[in-house]
Amino acid sequence: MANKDTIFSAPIDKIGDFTFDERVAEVFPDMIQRSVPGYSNIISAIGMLAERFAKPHSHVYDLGCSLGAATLSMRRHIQQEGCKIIAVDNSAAMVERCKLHINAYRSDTPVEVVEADIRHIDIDNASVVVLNFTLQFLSPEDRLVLLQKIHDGLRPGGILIVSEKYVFDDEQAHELLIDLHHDFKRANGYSELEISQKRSAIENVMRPDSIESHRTRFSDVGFATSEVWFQCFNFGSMFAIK
Ligand code: GEK
Repeated sequence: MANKDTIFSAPIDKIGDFTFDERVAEVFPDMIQRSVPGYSNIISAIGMLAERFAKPHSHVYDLGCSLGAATLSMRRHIQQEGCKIIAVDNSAAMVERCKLHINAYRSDTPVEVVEADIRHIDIDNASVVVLNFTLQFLSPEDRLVLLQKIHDGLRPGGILIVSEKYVFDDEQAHELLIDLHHDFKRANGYSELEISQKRSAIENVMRPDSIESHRTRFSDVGFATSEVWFQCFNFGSMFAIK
């Protein structure tokens, strides 16, 4: 059974910025499952998309891999010969645990788990790139630079999958979707205190974009096609194809 996330359950005097440290890595599967609507569906579908788009003798990237959920899903689905999955995260606590998860099973598709900042790695010969709830943690300038690097490192016809929390221009829609997300967290056992303390901690480190600004940025860096393929409340996932 996964360890339960109780990080924000007791009152905290001064709420610092949220970091992906040892304590978070320890409870991460429970935290993300109870906090992100549609997370399991997205993880399964990333495997299906990778099955379609992975090309023989190419690289598949999972950027901001945390404990490797998307990597494991892709590894289960990829049939193509000579593919290598490169899973990257800059949290030592996440990478350490990710390696244990990956090495628990053997597979024909090799996985390299790298502790690095995704802003500083090379992307080359890629057929699939996944940013599953990671792009939102970078500054707006870094988001653009990273997307350009990914576009340039993808083969023609390659796919980028980007899952994010979104903001909405229409204030009423925006507030309603946030309220529904908080209802979802309450239904999953989070208290009012946990919801509000987590909100304060995450606000400084995560600045979501609108679906429209994602679309514009995909097109600005050169992607031919982009579309939303999943949405639940203010969370969702898009693909962009080169
Ligand atoms: C999943 N994709 O379960 N370089 C490398 N890693 C980073 C950086 C960076 N600059 N910034 C943040 N991270 C996963 C879930 S979690 C989403 C992704 C969430 C890493 C960070 O250490 C964390 O592990 C991950 O991005 C974001 O499918 O917790 O909301």
